[in-house]
Amino acid sequence: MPIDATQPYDDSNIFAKILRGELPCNKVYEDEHALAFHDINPMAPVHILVIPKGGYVSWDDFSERASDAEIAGFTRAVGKVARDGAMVTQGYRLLANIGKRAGQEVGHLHVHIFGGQPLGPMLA
Ligand code: D5M
Repeated sequence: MPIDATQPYDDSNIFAKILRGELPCNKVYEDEHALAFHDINPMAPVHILVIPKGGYVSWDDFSERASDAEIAGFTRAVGKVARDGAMVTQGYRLLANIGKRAGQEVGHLHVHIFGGQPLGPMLA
């Protein structure tokens, strides 16, 4: 059931539980501002989620409330995961589903990184 991304952040979501260590994840990378882990339901040979450590629902929420250090740290973490995953030469895709119409299922901002195969045209 997609979430309403205009609602305030609710820390009962799955990714908040992962951040608190209450649920496991298959971790790829972690630093002060970001955590990256393999998607539980991969849609490509490489399908990694990168999340900011702070509680933000959407990109608009993040860009408004996060500090410059958080925004820079999260952005750099996405780039580092792509580089470390050797996706840079072959190409990769970043995607963030925000809100109901985009089908956002988890109310904690996350960027999907897809790679490892030709990815075809953008969304239908
Ligand atoms: O995508 C939410 C994504 O989160 C979806 O691709 C499945 C993934 N997911 C859900 N629960 C987990 C856990 N526990 N570990 C790893 N990945 C998970 P959205 O953009 O919100 O539609």
